[in-house]
Amino acid sequence: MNEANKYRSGFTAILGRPNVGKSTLLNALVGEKIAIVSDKPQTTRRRVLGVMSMPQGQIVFLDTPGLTTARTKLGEYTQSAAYEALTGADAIVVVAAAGTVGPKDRDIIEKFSKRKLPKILVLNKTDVASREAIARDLQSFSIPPYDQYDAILPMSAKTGDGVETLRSLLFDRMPEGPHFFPDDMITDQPEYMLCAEIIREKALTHLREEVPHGVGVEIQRVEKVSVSLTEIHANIYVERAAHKGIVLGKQGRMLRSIGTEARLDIEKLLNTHISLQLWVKVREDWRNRADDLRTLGYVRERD
Ligand SMILES: Nc1nc2c(ncn2[C@@H]2O[C@H](COP(=O)(O)OP(=O)(O)OP(=O)(O)O)[C@@H](O)[C@H]2O)c(=O)[nH]1
Ligand SMILES: [Mg+2]
Repeated sequence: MNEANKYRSGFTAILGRPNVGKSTLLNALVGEKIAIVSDKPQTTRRRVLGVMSMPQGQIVFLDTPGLTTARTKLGEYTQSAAYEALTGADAIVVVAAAGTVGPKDRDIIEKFSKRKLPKILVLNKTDVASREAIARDLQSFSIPPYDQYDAILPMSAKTGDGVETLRSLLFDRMPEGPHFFPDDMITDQPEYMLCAEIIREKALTHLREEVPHGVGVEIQRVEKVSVSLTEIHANIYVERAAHKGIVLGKQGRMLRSIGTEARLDIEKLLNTHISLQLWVKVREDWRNRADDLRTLGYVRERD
């Protein structure tokens, strides 16, 4: 085999502040929705693996929780999950939102600029940034201490503009390597976890202020009632008694909206009719309680 025909593969971590569009980018790169997305910061709570397979090779992407200061035990878990994705990474993609790059983004961009591995700086959300703002960002990141990136790529994960360029920039930087995953595998998340995440996404979309941050979803039971119907029972945890009423809404309307939207997505995912039974439960301050974090699956792999 000559150099050009070698099978290339490697891991690429996607990092950046909350809400810059990392999960949207992961979904765009692998071409399927495997990571939930919302307009609330700190949507992603664990690393989400997504595989892009081609005949010539494979890139395994690791989407990560937005980098921020941990304020709860859950926060400590999410931040360590983000940094752990760097272990063994063959390349990194650092994401910021074009035109709204703040000091905390700059710190992250500078910090990763020093890493000795292939790295791309993505200026995302160009569909909502002015040309002038994008030009200013490009200028400011092409000088020290930010200028160690292999490329700075303005793009839009939402419209798909620039996604192909990013794929090929990364693929060119992957080492020769093995077939890590079967070609038809796009994520390592089990179905129950995807279902829990879909329910959490709908809750995040509908809820406001501090309520969404205190929502956790546990799938209790999945039962195949017939060939065409599966019943799923899930608990939605909230961290304060006052939040339970908010999640239920007037005459249960909020919970019904969350449930209907989640059911439609889960039906598409599992390709069957779903009966979704949601229960709202209060677990005081669960984001600081080790046993609750374990119940909801927020545990380090080595713990
Ligand atoms: N206009 C525009 N919006 C985008 C783009 N990419 C993502 N968004 C929106 O930005 C918000 C955050 O997107 P996410 O993908 O959840 O961001 P994230 O970086 O994964 O956030 P965390 O998981 O909280 O760290 C959502 O409302 C997305 O629809 C983009 O290219 N253009
Ligand atoms: Mg995310």
